[in-house]
Amino acid sequence: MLALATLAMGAADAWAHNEGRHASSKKKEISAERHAWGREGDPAKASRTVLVDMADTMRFTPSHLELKRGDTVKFIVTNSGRTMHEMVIGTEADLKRHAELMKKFPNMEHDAPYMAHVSPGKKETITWTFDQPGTFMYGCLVPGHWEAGMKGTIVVAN
Ligand SMILES: [Cu+2]
Repeated sequence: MLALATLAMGAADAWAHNEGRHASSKKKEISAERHAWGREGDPAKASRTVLVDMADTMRFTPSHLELKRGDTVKFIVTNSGRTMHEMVIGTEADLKRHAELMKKFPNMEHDAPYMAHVSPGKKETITWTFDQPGTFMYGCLVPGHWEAGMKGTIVVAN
């Protein structure tokens, strides 16, 4: 009985590993979900690349972006600090609400195409199409970072 269970677990484990490899080699699908601040963009159709740095000084560099409606931006987000940081794009109201939630539930897992969680010394990318004019923000929602000023603004001209 025990041997059987072990065997079954072993098989399940191997299967999970195969699945993982398969999933990572597959091209990621682009989400069709629309938001007030745009939608996920196709990296192959990016009209500009923006390098964003996140530092332990709780600052994004740059902290302000001027875009045009329809721009597809590939953000290459680097964490040059020694602690976890993330870049989350949204409306100011959404980010504030999300920052509050992160303070209450620090271990809350969150992931979406408009965010990048970046470990110290690493870089991640976000490709986003800004198809709505307006003023939006990006922020780090690691508990306390938004409040410390880790935020930036994006103005999308019509
Ligand atoms: Cu941060």
